[in-house]
Amino acid sequence: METDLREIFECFCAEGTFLRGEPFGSGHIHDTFRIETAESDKDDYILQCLNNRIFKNIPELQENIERVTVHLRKKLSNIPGSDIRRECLQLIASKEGKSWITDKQGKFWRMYIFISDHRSYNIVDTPGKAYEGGKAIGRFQAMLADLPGKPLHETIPFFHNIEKRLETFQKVINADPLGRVGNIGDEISSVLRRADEMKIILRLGREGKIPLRITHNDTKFNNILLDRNDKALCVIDLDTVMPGYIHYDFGDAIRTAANTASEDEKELSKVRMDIELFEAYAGGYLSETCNTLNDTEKEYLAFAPGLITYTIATRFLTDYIDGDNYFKVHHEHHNLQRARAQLKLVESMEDQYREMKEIIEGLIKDKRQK
Ligand code: ADP
Ligand code: GN1
Ligand code: MG
Repeated sequence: METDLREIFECFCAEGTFLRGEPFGSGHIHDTFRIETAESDKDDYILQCLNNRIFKNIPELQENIERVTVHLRKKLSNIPGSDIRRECLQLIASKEGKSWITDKQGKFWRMYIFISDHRSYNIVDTPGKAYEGGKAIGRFQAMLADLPGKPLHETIPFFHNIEKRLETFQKVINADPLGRVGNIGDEISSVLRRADEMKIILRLGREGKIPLRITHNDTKFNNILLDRNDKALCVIDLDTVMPGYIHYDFGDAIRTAANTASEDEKELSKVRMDIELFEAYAGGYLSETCNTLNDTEKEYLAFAPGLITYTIATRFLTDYIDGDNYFKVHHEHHNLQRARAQLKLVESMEDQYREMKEIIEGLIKDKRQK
């Protein structure tokens, strides 16, 4: 059944009149539309049909986002010169006073103000942009450190837990519902032979050496909007904001900000981690967080990009074997292509691990001297 976007839009208390709605962005999870309004002095909107196969409890998900955005707005209102409507996501209430609606087919929808005049990048081509991304995530974590009230809901349990991800990987290999396992032996062994070393962050957490903080957990670079001058503007996609280790945010941002190619690049020789982009992102991130991170957190920052890139490679490969039930795909072997590109990126990170460590140590030393 064709969705009538105008009808959905009119369930929310928006200003302005519906003019048109078009699919927007390149997210892998929800169905996202930009709604243009007829009046030039009124905001446009982002309307999203939420993926409730992945996010099983939409009221809890929305409650998290309401709390996080209220808190961020309060923080921004204390910073002179901040542009609150563009520096923080703004949910639009439904006419029933909730932050989401369900349509006739039982689908869940929510609406945000469209953040005007932003830049969004799937590939980052200058250290300046990477630095700004690092600053945005560092600031985001710092602003949420004193979120009042009960802990946030865990919207996807064990989201970055590599032990659980590897158990699921093994289960789908055993089930092999589409008979795909036979053709991907190299990729599977590439995952399995690294399994042990990847559990270190979880071990450090269990030993109490690194704390759970409020983290974003999906810091892909296109979830960080920049302004027209490529300065940090707004961190979006708040669905997975919940307790986590800072390594997850740092790692996922490097996975995307410092990759010289697309996440799903077919030509593997184009895929590598650019060390200059790494340094720039790390510099931006540490400019906001260096004083709050503990020594163990800092010591393992250079390890994080390899871990998260490996985790996401494992998730793409799991989804491929399972028959593409999780990530949106645009062709038959898309998840395999993504997994291969991510595994290539893991290798490049491994090759440059020593340099990454030295860079982080240097940045921390510089900050101490200032
Ligand atoms: P997904 O979880 O599917 O990635 P996102 O919430 O990240 O969904 O939204 C998908 C895309 O829509 C983003 O990458 C961004 O390009 C765009 N987008 C989302 N929210 C806004 C907003 N408030 N203003 C402008 N663009 C937005
Ligand atoms: C998804 O929602 P989006 O497209 O920003 C995924 C991330 C993956 C990413 C890989 C909730 O992010 O975990 O890293 O794809 N989000 C969820 O591109 O699973
Ligand atoms: Mg997104």
